[in-house]
Amino acid sequence: MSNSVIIINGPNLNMLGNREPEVYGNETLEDVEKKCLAWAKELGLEIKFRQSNSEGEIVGWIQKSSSSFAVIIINAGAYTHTSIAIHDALKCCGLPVLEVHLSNVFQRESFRHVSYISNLAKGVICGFGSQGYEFALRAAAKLL
Ligand code: DHK
Repeated sequence: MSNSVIIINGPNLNMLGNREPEVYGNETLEDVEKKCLAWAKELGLEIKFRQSNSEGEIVGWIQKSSSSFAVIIINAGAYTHTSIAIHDALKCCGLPVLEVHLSNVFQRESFRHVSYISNLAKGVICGFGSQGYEFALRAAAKLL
């Protein structure tokens, strides 16, 4: 548990590979998961890699996370910009939170410049594609 990290992906990230490849790249979410498993192995971390299109399911995973994980890495997709429920769950869970986005949200529409997660997060990584997950896992390993 002390080396366990949950990686939570939000809505539409299951569409990676097909979805706006000029923004999100050509890799599928399964490709990203495989890379995360390899990075985690190298860093001596255990990971659970999750995706949901449902805000409630994500809130449920966050609520249960403190009993099994030491760090949360989250790309909440569009819920980043809208979800007070995810914000509240992250605030309550007491674990360090690392926020990741594949794209550089600050180069995009202004509604993506607002995050309900950043003010709770230990750090925010955006604009590096799937490598952002590597940076977050390296940050998690340092924290543990
Ligand atoms: C993913 C999404 O689905 C968007 O809604 C966010 C984020 C950005 C990403 O870059 O990974 O605005």
